[in-house]
Order: sequence, then C-alpha cells, then structure tokens
Amino acid sequence: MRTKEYIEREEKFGAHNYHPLPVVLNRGEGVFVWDVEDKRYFDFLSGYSALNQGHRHPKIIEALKQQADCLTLTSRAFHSDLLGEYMEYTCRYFGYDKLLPMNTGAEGVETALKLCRRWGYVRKGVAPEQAKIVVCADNFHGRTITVISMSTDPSSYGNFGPFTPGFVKIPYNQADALREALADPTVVGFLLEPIQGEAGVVVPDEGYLRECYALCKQHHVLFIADEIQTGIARTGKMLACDYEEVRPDILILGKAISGGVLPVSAVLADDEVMLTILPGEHGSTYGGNPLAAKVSIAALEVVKEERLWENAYRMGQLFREEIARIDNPMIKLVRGKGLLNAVVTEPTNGKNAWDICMALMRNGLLAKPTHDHIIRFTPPLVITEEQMHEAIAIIRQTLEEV
Ligand code: IF1
Repeated sequence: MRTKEYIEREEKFGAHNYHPLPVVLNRGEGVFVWDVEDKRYFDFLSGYSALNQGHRHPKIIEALKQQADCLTLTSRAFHSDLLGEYMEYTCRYFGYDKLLPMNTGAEGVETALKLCRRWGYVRKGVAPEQAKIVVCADNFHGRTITVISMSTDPSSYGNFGPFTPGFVKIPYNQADALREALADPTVVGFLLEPIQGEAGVVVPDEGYLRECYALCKQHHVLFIADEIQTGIARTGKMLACDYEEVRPDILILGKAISGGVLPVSAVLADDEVMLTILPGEHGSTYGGNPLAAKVSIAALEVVKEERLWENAYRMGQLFREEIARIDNPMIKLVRGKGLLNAVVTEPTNGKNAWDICMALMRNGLLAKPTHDHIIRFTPPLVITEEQMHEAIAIIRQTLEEV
C-alpha cells in the first residue's frame, strides 16, 4: 500500500478528530522517522514533546523488552516489585514526598485538580462544594470534560457542555490578575503551564512564576504546575519552573516521562497534600503498572545520563539565533526556551503556516502549525549540532521556495 491508501483507510474507519500532515510513518530512530515509501524526515514535533529522548532510545526499549518478558500489569489490587522502586526513584529525582501514577496527561491534570480541592476542604477548611481553582486564559491541559471546562478556546470546549464549575479564568502573564483572584478565600489552587504550548509557545515575563508562587503562599493556595510538555528537560532545565527556582506544590508530569513509549503521567506532591486522598478514592487500572514503571525509570535515567537539558539549552539557542538571522518576509518572530520553540509567520502571497509545513515535509522535516500562523519546532533533545545545522538549512531553503 502507498501513502494515499493508508490515509484513505484511516479516514474511512477513524473518527475525524485530527487533521494530520499527509505523511504515513512506519519507523523511527533518534531524531529521524521514515515514511512507508522509505523517505527520511527530521521529526521536529517529537510526539508533542513525548519523545525528548528520541525515537526508540536503546536503553528505554531494552527496559521495555525485559519487562515485557516478566510482568506487565497487576492493577493496584496487588503490589508489584517495581512500583515502589519507580515511586522512590521519581520522588528523589524531582524532590517530593510522594507520587500518584496515572496514564495520560489529562488524567494527571484531573488528579491534580481533585487533590487540590480535597486539600482545600480538609486542610484549608473551605466550606463544602465551594472550592475554586484559578486557571489562565489560552491554557491547554487536555481533553476531558473537566479539563475543557477550564479552556477559553471554543475549538476545545464548544458544544461539549455542560461544564464543571469551580474555575476562575484570568489572563496569563499578569500577576496582578492573580492577586485580585486570590482575594477570594474559597480559592484553593492556581494551575498554569510555565510556558503555554498550544497557545503558541508563549513564554511569560521573567519573574512571573516567582511572583505567582509568592502570591499563592501569601494566600494559602496551592501552586500547581502542568509540566507535561515543558518538563523532563524540554526547555533547557529539568523543569521550566527551575528557571525561577519555584517548586510547585503539585507537579504534573506526562509525555516524556516514558520517552514516547507508553502513556505515563505522574502527580507529585508532599504528604500534606498527597495524604488527603484515601484508599478507594482515586486511581486507574493501568496507573503505575510494572511495564510503565520499568520504562519510566529508564527514560528518566537517560535524561540524567545524557544531560539532555544542557543539549536542549544549547541547541535551542543555536536554533533561535539562526532562525532570527533568516531574512524572509514570512518570518515575523521566533520565540521559546530550550527546544520548545515556535516561529510566528506572516501569510505572504496567499501562503500560510500550513503551506510552509507541507513544503518542509517535502524537503524532509516534519513540523506542525498551531493557530494557522504559528509553527512549533520541538525536535528530540538528543539532536546533535550537525543535525541542527542540517535542519536549519532545510527550513531556510523551504522558506525561500514558499
Ligand atoms: C493533541 C498542544 C502540545 C499538554 C499540557 C496536558 C496535556 C497536554 C500542557 C494533555 C497535551 C497535546 C496533546 C495534543 C496536542 C498537544 C499540544 F498543541 F495542544 F498544545 F503538546 F503542545 N497538559 N498536549 O500540552 O496530555 O492527555 O494528551 O496526554 O493531540 O491533542 P494528554
């Protein structure tokens, strides 16, 4: 079968909830993927930052294979020999008392919201059913009903109501808006992305995270960071919050915690928060399964052993410098941190970001537009300097063509 036939079959039998680039992949290694016609591409999406360690990292795949031959699932009705090891390793890695394992990012966010509300009732003493959580405009935290109840983007929430109440929406990157919102004593938490991904890689002003954190402390409110996309070395530090030495009260991780192998998410917090949820009150069949535990330990070890945050920092600087030097009317702006970057484009001669991505694809580089004028560039963090120069040359040449 050829590309066109694979796509036709998917469209015939699959829900139409995505609009992918017309490329059909069947192999990946490091920063590269190959399509069914054996054409090679740079992967500058990295599974939306789940593949920080690169495709099929040998150490992670070895862990997967080994564990697949032993035990894959116990459910949480029984213990496994790996769950405690994974929890201890990850808690020490990020510096928290305890971890609650889930699978997808959206589930991790849901878990954090439940923990926060529970803490608000049993520790802060908010009256029953009154707890509020402050969130930011233009956020992206996933696709469940409660999570889209926090969204300000009609393409996320439109025609999916009624919604979960209890959220207060404020503008991003405005600490004064948070100060005002926190005057309400029923507020129990503030949830944000340290850099907004879906919004188009929006980096807040320096000092914003620190100021928000201080305001939360002042008002006895939990600071919750969704580092599902920004975490695990993507932005040039282990966590994006590390740039401002902020330690979230609740930290949500996902995506690259399994190196792009399995859906794994994790919520980390200290005892004062985590121990407010009691046996039988929250969980998931697959959460913390031994296969995921083994794979995640390996995926986190790779990040440390290869010091991927350092490479992300250096390659990110190189990328932004080189893109900023390209003299092309379609490039308005390049922004980001580490290897979480976006180029804001200016539609020219009727060509927009989608057309650029189609041309990049033809020239051997995969990237995806958001909001029809922004292109995200987020390669695996294992990219070498030589590969980065090659990729930048493709981008430069493609823009000239378009
Ligand atoms: C898609 C964006 C990225 C996330 C943050 C939670 C989740 C995500 C900060 C949910 C998921 C995704 C999923 C994706 C597109 C995507 C995305 F463009 F929308 F913004 F990565 F940049 N918190 N992000 O970014 O995690 O439940 O999907 O595991 O395909 O819709 P999930």
